[in-house]
Amino acid sequence: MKIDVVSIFPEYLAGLKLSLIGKAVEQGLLDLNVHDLRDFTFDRHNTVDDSPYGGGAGMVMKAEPWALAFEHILGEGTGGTSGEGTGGTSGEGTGGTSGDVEKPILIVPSPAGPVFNQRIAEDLSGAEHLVFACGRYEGIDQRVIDWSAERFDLRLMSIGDYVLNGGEVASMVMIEAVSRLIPGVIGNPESLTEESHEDGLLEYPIYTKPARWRDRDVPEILLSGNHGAIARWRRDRRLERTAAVRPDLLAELHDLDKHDRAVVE
Ligand code: 6GU
Repeated sequence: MKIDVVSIFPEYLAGLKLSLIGKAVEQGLLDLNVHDLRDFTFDRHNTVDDSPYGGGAGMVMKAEPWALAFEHILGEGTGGTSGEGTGGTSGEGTGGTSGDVEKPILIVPSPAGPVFNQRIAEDLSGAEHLVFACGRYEGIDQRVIDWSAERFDLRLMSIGDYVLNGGEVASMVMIEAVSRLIPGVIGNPESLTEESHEDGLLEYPIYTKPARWRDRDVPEILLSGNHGAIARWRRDRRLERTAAVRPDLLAELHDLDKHDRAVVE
C-alpha cells in the first residue's frame, strides 16, 4: 500500500516511523511519504492561508498549494519546489484516469465527516493508495476539495465528536488503524481476531504471572486448562463489558444466542 500525507507540520507525522508502522515501511509493505504543503507555494513567506470570504474568525487554507501537492502525488508533475524544478501554477492537470483504474482514496480529516471506525479501517486496508490531506486553521477552500473529487475517491472523515486543531493527529490515528490490518504488518495475525471492535464486542480482561499479586488472584478458570470453559468465560466478560460501557455496540449485534442474551440482561 502507498500512503501520502500532506501537512504544514510534516514533523508531526515522524512518529509513524516508530514501531510497527516503521517496520512495515522498512519491509516494503508500506510506502509512506509525508509532504510539506509549503513546498507547493512560491511566495517569499510560503503562504498557505488567507482570510475567509464573507468574513468570520480565523483563516482558510488556500486552494492552489493543495492542488499542486495533489498533482505532485498523482504524478501529474505541474508543481512543487521539492526537487522537480520550479513548477508552474497551471490549475488543471492532464487527468489520465482511465475507466477501470481505481482512483486513489483522498481522506480529508474533518469533524464534519462521518466517524471513522474499524469497519472503515478494514475497507481502507484493501486500498492501493491512500492520500491524507491534513488541514489546519478553519479548513481548506471548498473549491479544491470539489476539484479533488474528480481525481480521487474523496472521503471526509472524523475520528470522533470533539475538536482537534488540525488533521495531523486524526491522520495518524487512521493510518495506524489501517496499516496494522495490511497482511504481514502484525507478526501474529491471530492477535487481530480477538480484539475490541473486530466483531463488535469489547475485549475480555487479561492477566499474566504471578497468579497472585498483592492479594489479588487471577480468575481461577484461567488456570483450569479447560479451553471450552475459558472461551465461554471470556465471551461472557466481553458481553458484560460491552453491555456496561457500550450498549450502542451491543444494539448493533444481531447474532446473540440465548446464553449471550442472558449474560447481557
Ligand atoms: Cl478528523 N479533524 C479535526 N480537526 N477535528 C476533529 C477530527 C478531525 N475528528 C474529530 N475532531
